[in-house]
Amino acid sequence: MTSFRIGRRGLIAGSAAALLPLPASAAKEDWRKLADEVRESMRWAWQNYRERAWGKDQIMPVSGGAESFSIKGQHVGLSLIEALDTLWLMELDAEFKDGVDWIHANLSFDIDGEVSVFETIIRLVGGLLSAHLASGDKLLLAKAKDLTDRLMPAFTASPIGLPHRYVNLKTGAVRGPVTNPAEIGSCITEFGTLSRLTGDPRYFKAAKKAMVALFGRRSDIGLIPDAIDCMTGEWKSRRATIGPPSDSYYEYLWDGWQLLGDRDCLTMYKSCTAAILENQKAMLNGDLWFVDVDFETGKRINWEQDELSSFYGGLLAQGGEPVIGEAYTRSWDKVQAKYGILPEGYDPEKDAPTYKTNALRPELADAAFNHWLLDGKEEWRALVARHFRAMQQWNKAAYGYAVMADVTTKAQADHCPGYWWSEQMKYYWLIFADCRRFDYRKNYLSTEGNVLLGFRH
Ligand code: IFL
Repeated sequence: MTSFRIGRRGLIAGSAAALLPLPASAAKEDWRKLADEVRESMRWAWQNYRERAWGKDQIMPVSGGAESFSIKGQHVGLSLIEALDTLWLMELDAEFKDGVDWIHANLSFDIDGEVSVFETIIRLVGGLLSAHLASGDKLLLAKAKDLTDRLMPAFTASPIGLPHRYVNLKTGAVRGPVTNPAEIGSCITEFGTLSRLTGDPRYFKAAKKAMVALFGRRSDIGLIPDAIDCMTGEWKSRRATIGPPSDSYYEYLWDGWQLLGDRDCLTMYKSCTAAILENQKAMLNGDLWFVDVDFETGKRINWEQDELSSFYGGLLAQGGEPVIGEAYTRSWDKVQAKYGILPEGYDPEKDAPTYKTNALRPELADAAFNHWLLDGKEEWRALVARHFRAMQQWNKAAYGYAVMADVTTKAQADHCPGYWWSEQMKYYWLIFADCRRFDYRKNYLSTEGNVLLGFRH
């Protein structure tokens, strides 16, 4: 594997780290063996999905049942679509073909039902596009375009270009004008890719217009709160956060620059990041955190941290702040060490979980993967190995991998989110294996882990 890489979002980092001695534990690790274990876990989970929930949105890993995601009782093969590029990278080619065949035979978005615009873009549009880029299969691109066309009314219904949260796939009726930064601004890479592949600029333009409209409303200190009316542009909250429901807005500002070379995105990313570092970075007992603050005064609201925010260390490193980014990722690694597996929420001031559940989330592995792409340090592979082993120990159920009802008791719940197939399994594989089908120098993975640049054929 190369020791000089261009990271997920394109920053160049010399890998002097590759010359440093490995920590004792990392030096002993057999990464290829661990990669094989990841691939075998994916194959096993897929087999269970194939046998018990084929074409359904999500397998229920404890009971072996199935559940729909967006539209009650209606399935569009969500987990299958999310899994495809991971299967392809792992060279699980029979499984990949089986999934694509299912799409050819069954997938239709002509459904009279309402979906989340954001979730549909990052999971389904992104999943279909990455599978198309992996395989060249034209129907996958046609399905991505058909689905996006059904989502477009959410963008065009607003006079200022901010999308509604929900749209009916058949009628185009929209709902949910009060929305948030992540749901407004996490589509420029999927839509930019679709515009590039179809030659139709409408998708990219809609995505960018929404990002710019939100940015233009930031406060005098440069912060953006986490709720806004998409029809009027009126703020509906005062809380600025790097966590949900704002998180991937900041990620996609950087991504718009990295994948598409959009300079406005870079300018907006730099401006938002400077404001966040100035107003939200906080030290407590030697650990670095980002706190929620009032968007106009910068006054801290509380110390509560959301697990979803742990992606941010990797993003900061990619955007040129590796020292702060690494410190933040290490703060989260300590929480992982404390509970064995990350709780959904944690309060560093009280040193206690604020939510004891664990939604089988990928963010800490995502951050470490991005650090590693940039600097090649074994520290990050070791962190991801701990994340993977914790999942094997606590989340493995009879028919797949399950979320946890309580990280302190390690009780499981009967649910496996679609992103599990697209995200951590891919990060584990790419960081442990020397993947022949992935370009470690030049690549882009979306917020859902979908590869939109970097396949090697
Ligand atoms: O859908 C996933 C994606 O990473 C995201 N938000 C949350 C999910 C994973 O926790 O952007």
